[in-house]
Amino acid sequence: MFAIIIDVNNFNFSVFQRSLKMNKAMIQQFKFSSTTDGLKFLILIYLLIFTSFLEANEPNILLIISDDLNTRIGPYMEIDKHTPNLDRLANEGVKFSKTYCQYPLCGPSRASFMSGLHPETNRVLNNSDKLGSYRVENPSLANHPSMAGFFREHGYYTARVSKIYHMGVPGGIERGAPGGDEPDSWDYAYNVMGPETLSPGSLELLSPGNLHYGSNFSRMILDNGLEHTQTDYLAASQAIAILENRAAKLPDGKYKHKNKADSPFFLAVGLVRPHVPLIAPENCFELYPENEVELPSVVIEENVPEQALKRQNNKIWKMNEIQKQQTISAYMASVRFMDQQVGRLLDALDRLKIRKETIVIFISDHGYNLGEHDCWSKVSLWEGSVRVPMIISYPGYKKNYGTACETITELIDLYPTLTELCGLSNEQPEILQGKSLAGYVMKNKTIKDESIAYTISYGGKGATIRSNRWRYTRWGEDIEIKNEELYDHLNDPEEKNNLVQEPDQKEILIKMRGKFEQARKKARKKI
Ligand SMILES: [Ca+2]
Repeated sequence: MFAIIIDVNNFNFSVFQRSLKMNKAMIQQFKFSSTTDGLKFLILIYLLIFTSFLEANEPNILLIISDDLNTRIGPYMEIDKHTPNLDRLANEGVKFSKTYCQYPLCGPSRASFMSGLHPETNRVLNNSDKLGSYRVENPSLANHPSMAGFFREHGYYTARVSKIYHMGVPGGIERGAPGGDEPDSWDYAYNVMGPETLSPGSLELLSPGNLHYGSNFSRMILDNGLEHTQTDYLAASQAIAILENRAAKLPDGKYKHKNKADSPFFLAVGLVRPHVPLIAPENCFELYPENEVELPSVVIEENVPEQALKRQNNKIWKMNEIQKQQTISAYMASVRFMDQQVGRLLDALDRLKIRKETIVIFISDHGYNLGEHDCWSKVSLWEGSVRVPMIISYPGYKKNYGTACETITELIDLYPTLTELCGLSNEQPEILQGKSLAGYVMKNKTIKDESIAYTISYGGKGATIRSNRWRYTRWGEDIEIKNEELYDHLNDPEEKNNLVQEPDQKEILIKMRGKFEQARKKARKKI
C-alpha cells in the first residue's frame, strides 16, 4: 500500500487522481477536516485502487436530443413497449420526472442548455440560422464556452451530428444546412441532408389551416424497408461511425488519422422526430390506429388569459376530429421511429465495449401539446409544452438504475451536472445558471428541495414558474387584470382550474408571485 507514505498536508489531489486514472467526481465526495483523518484517507486510497465506479478517468459523453418530444412516452407513462429503447436507457440510469425547458421553442431552448444560461441572459429569444448562436446575440459572451465547447477546452474530442443548436425542420435538413450552430463547440460537425417532405412516399396534409411545412401537421406512412432513407436513421448511422472511430485503436504504420486519438469524446446526436413532418415506416404506425386515439377533454374556464390560448386548433391549424386523431397517431409513430434510432446507438456502445465508460443523456428540447386546452404544438406555457423527458445514465451506480427523481429540474442543469460527473466542476464557468444534479445521479438523493423551474415564451412576454406543487404564469411584465394563472398540480395536473381569483389561495398566490420575481430577476442577469 504505497498510500501510507503520502503526506496528507501537501497532497495534490488533481495530480493524484489523474495518476490513478479515476473519476474525479468520486474524490470530491470526500472532505478532509484535518490531518488526523488518516483512517478515512486510507479507506479512500483503498476505494481508489480496488474499486472503479466508472471505468474511465474522464468518461465519454453521448448526448441524444430529440426534437419536440413531450413526456407522454414509454418511461414516463405506463404504456407498454411504446419506447423500448428509452425504457432500456431509463433502466440503466435515473429518470428525471419533472424537468422543464427554459423556452418551448427549438432555437432558444437549445442555446439555453448548451450555454447553461437562461434565454433572457444569453439573448437567444427566437429561432435563428445565424452561426455563433448566443455568442453573436450577446457579444459579451463571446468567450463563454458552450457545454460541448467546455469539454473541448478540457481535452475532449467533441462532435455534433445533425440538430443540436437550432436547425430548421424540414427546410434546413432538406438543404443540409448547419442552421444556427455554434461552430466553436465542435472538433467535427455533420449536417444530415435528409429528404423529409421529399421522402419516398405520399405526404398527407392534416391541417388545412396551415400550409407551412415546419409548423403544420402532415404525415407520411413509409413503406417498410425504407427507414434507411430517413434523417434520424442517417444521423444514427453517422454517429455510430464516429463511435467506431473513437473506440478503435490506431493501427501501426504511417499516414494514420485520428483526431485527438487518446481523448474521451463528447458526442451530441440530434434526432429530429417527432418534429413535423410526421414520417415513419408503416410498422411504426401499426401500434397506433388512428381511430383508437382518444383526444384530450377540453375544459376552458372564463378566467384563462387569452395569451395562453393562442395555439388553439381553430386559430392556426383548423383540423377536424379525424385529422386530430391522425396527427396524434403519426406523432406516436414518429416517437417510435426515433426510439429505434436510440436503440441503434445504445447497441453500438455495447458492441464496441465502451458503454461502461460512457455517460448517456437523453433529452428533448421542449414539450409538445397534442390537444390539451385545444392547444397544439409548442410555444405555449402549459405543462405539456414546457415539460421534457430527461434520462441520465451514469454507468456503475447500479443501485440507482431504473429510479426516478421527482425534484424540479431544468435543462440548464445539464451543463453543471456533466462537469461534476466528469470531475471538472471546479473549472466550469462561474456564470452558469443551473444547478448540478450529480447528487441525484450518483447518490440517489431523494429529498425534494424547493427548486423552481423558470420558462419564458414570446420573447419573454409570457413567463411561468413551476414548483413541486404549483404552476404560476404571468403574461406581460406586471400584474394586470386577467393576465395571471395559478394551478395546483396536486389536485389538477391537467391545469384546468385557474385559481388566481380564489380567495382561499390568496396566500399561495402571493408566495408564488414572490418566487416568480426572484426567478425572473435571476434569469435576466446582465452579462
Ligand atoms: Ca424543437
